[in-house]
Amino acid sequence: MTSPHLLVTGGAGFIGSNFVHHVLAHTDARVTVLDKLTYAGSSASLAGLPEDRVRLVEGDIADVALVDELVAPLTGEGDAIVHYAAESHNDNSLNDPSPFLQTNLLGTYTLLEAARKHGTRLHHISTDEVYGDLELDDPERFTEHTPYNPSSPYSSTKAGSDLLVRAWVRSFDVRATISNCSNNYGPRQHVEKFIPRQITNLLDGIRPRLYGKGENVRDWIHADDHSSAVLTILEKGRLGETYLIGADGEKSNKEVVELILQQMGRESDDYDHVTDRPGHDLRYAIDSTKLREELGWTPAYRDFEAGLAATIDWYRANEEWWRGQKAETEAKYAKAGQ
Ligand code: NAD
Ligand code: TDX
Repeated sequence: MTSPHLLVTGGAGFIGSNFVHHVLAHTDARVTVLDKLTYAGSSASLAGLPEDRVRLVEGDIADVALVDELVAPLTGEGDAIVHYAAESHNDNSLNDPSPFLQTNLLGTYTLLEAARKHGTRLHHISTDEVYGDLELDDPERFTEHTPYNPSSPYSSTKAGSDLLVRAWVRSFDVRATISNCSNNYGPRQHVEKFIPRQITNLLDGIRPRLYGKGENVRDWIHADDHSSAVLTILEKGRLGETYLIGADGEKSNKEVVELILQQMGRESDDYDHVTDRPGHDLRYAIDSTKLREELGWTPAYRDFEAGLAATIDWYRANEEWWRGQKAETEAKYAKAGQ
C-alpha cells in the first residue's frame, strides 16, 4: 500500500507549517504544500524537512489549472486536501478587504470545484470567529450549533468559505469536513499577531501594545494541538460534519501580556494601551465536547504558561526567521496608532 498523499494549502504559513511538521513526525504521509508565499508565508518554515516527503509548490489556490493539476492525483486511500490557505489577520482586513474576498472565498471555491471533479476528500480549516463574540459573563461557549454572526471582513469571508463547503457537500456530495478552531499560539507565527508581536517587541526593547482596555478574551490552543485535532478528523471524522477545536484556554489579553512580561523578566505593568481595533470582538470560547467525545481527541498542551515560555524561547532562538518581518509590521501599526 502506498502512503497517503496530502495537499496542504497555506502550508508555509503559521498553522499550516506546524501541521506539516506534525504530519511528518506522526504519520508516513507525503505532503505537497501549495502556498502563494504572501507576506505571511515563508519557505523557511519548512526548512529541514525531508525532501522525499515534502514538496513546496509556489502558487495561488485560486489558480484553476494549477489546483486541478495538484488535486487530480489525490485518488488513493487517505489522500486529501487540507485547506489552511487564507488571508488571516483581522487588522489587515480592516485596511483592505479585497485579498480576503479573493483568497478566502474564490480560493476555497476553486479547491471545492477540484475536489468535486476528482472526488477528492477535503478538510477545511476555519475559525471560531465565524460565530461572532460572547459577553464576558456568558455561561455558554460556542458549539457546532451556534448561529454564524461574523464581525470583520476576515471572519465574514471565513464564514462564507464554510458555507460554500457545506453547500458543496449537500449539493454535489463533496467528501468534506470542517473544523473551527480557537486562537493558536506557538512557533513560526507572523509577528503581526498578538503574542509574537509582544515577544519580539520586548526583544527589541519596545513596550507591549494592548488594544483598548485589554479586557478582550481569547481561547488559546497550541498549534500542535490544532494539528493533532485535524489529523484525528482526517482519520475518524464523519463526512459532512463540523468539529470545534479548543483546549479550554480562555485568557484576557491583559493577562497574556502580563505573563509575557513576567516570563521575560520585566515588571508586569510595563506595557502601553493603544487605539482599539474597530469592531473588536470581546470574547471567544469553544466547547469542544463533540470532538473529544465522538473522536476521542484530547489536547497535549494543558499548561499555557509552559507553552508560552517555550514559544518565547523559540522567538529568542530564531531571530533570523522573524527579523525580516518586524520593521514593516511595526510601521503599519504605527500608522494606525497601534
Ligand atoms: P497565516 O497568515 O500565518 O498563513 C496563511 C498562509 O496562506 C501563508 O503561508 C500564505 O502565504 C498562504 N496564502 C495566502 N493566500 C494564498 C493563496 N491565495 N494561495 C495560496 N496560499 C496562500 O495564517 P494562519 O494563522 O496559519 O492560519 C491558517 C488557517 O487557519 C487560516 O485558514 C485561518 O483562518 C485558520 N485559523 C487561524 C487561527 C489562528 O489563531 N491563527 C485560528 C483558527 C483558524
Ligand atoms: O498588538 C496587539 N495588541 C492587542 O491587544 C495585537 C496584534 C492584538 N491585540 C489583541 C486583539 C485581539 O483581541 O489581541 C487579541 C489577539 O489578536 P490577533 O493575534 O490579531 O488575533 P485575533 O484577532 O483574535 O484572530 C486570531 O485568532 C482567530 C487569528 O489571527 C485568526 O486568523 C483566527 O481566525
